[in-house]
Amino acid sequence: MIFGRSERGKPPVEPVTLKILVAGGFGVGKTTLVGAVSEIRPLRTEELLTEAGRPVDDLSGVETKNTTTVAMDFGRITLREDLVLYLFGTPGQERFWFMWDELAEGALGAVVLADTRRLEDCFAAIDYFERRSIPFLVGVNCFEGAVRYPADDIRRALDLDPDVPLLTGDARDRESVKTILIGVVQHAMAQAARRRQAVTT
Ligand SMILES: Nc1nc2c(ncn2[C@@H]2O[C@H](COP(=O)(O)OP(=O)(O)OP(=O)(O)O)[C@@H](O)[C@H]2O)c(=O)[nH]1
Ligand SMILES: [Mg+2]
Repeated sequence: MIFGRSERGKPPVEPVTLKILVAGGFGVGKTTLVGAVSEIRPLRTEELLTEAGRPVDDLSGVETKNTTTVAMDFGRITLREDLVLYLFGTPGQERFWFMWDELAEGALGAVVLADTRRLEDCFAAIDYFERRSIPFLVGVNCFEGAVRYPADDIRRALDLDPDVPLLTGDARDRESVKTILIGVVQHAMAQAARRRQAVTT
């Protein structure tokens, strides 16, 4: 017997799907973050780092890293029954940045992951989203052994606008990543509401 809507009680919920980008410099933990929260097996486009790439690929701090993303990471997480995020991790190396425009198409917002040992690596990602007015927040991925700096010092070093949230977390930890992703959605929604208000007043 086929049950209609009314027999089953609650009507099925069509979830809202949102696209979120995960950006930041080389080796900051973007692929790790997508893998930590994705409820589907994440699509990865990892290639082995080669000897030839050594002069350009700065591995300081992530010496055990032996692959790099060449196109993107893709994952999905259901935040609520009616809210699903599609996560797109960008490639970190400059030579693959030509992919970013396509990946950014239709994105609600972005996480810029940062490693306090190499903060300058995320400047390009911050510039990218600022220039295109894509709402973003900065997620500081705390690697063991990295010095913990006060949030205000990091904000100053990154020259962040006061309304850009800065959250600290661990890209390997599901709950921590979820908090960061919820932060992006809230920030993007708040920004959209402010813009709407600016248009109507
Ligand atoms: N200790 C520690 N290691 C991490 C953390 N996040 C990632 N790693 C490690 O750091 C390395 C880099 O992680 P990836 O997730 O590949 O970084 P990525 O940003 O995707 O790198 P690209 O795509 O090459 O730019 C890997 O060896 C991870 O195991 C973290 O929070 N703490
Ligand atoms: Mg990667």
